[in-house]
Amino acid sequence: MATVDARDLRGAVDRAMARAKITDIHTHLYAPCFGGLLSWGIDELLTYHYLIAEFFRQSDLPYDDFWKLTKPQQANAIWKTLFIDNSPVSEACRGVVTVLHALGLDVGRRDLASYRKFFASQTRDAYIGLVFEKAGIRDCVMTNDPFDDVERPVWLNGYQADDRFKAALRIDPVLLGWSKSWKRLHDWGYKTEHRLTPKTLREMQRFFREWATRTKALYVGVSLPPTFTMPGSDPTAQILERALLPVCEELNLPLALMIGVKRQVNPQLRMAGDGMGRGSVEAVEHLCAAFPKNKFMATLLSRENQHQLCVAARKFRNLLVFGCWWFVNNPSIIEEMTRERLELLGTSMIPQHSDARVIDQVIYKWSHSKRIIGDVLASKYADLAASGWALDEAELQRDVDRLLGGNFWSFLEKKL
Ligand code: RAT
Ligand code: ZN
Repeated sequence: MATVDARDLRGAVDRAMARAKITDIHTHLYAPCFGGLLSWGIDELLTYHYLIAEFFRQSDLPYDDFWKLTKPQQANAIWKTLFIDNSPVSEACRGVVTVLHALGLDVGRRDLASYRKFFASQTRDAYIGLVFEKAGIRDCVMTNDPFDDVERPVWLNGYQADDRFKAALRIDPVLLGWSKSWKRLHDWGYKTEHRLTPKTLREMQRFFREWATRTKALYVGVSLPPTFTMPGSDPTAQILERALLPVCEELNLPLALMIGVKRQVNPQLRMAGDGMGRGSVEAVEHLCAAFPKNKFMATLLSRENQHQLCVAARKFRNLLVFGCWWFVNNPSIIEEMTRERLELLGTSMIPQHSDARVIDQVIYKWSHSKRIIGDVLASKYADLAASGWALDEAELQRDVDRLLGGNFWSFLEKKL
């Protein structure tokens, strides 16, 4: 037994984290076979929708004028406004600086042209390897949407598996927009109609089953508004209960509930225009209790929901809490949430995912989060040490490995 030196807990946690192979369980990244869907490079980093929202706070440029610009022109405007005319202290801006610095670029020079030159000299496939290595991630989970007209044909013809990119089946249009999506399923050969007849529900199930199998999805995911409630007689609740959950159970697939997004609070901002609200943890509790043979993962967008969600997870072993999602993916809140989760759930949770849309972002999302998770974990071990608990190195590595990937994989294996 190699006891961890109580005076060097923080260093020991860092070393364990550096050895861990991270699985990033929710991203918007794509395997190379999806071509242009996989975004990378400085112009994509600068035009990330988190930064577009911040740009409009500091610039008077009319919305339409911005949207008329080409992507490099948009990137120029954002660079000037958020990095030159103001200091990039927000988390999303700081992320760009972290990425450039980690790639060995001189951020002191504030020289966008030279950063562009660096990215132009990279080949995409080698760059993916470099980025994964720098972020310390082994693999990531994509967000795969059969309703996406660019993505769907790749799955039907031309998909090439890449072990670093796993699939998750995203089904928002079915759960949240059935009045339109039933027609699309119909066009694709499913005998659906608008009314939720037994035949329609069966055909919907065939759709879920076929796509989960085709994509080898690790889980099914949906992002839901703050008003999402269960049980209910609305189409979302009915489809969930009567079509989706039976298929998830049959295939032993968790359903990942991402709750709290208010779509298009400001449509002028386009993709950057979504807001948030407090969701109903009672809905999650209802699902876990009423469907004990189903597995649920949950992440909520509102800080105010986090404590209640942890308590719900204490009550249901078919619930796995994950990540600090989108508007709570900020250092101060990550710290609070990680502490709260460790205190209420021990290591039986997934502290973070990146939600990266541009592959380079995994570098900053993980380095920023690992530092915070490391601080919190080390302080918990220090509390234990103060009570006489000598920690073994292998135990520390086990804990870190579980938090950064293992818990996800064992939840997938779990049979209820
Ligand atoms: O974090 C984001 O980039 C959001 O735009 C959403 O994609 C969110 O994460 C989601 O998956 O719905
Ligand atoms: Zn996302």
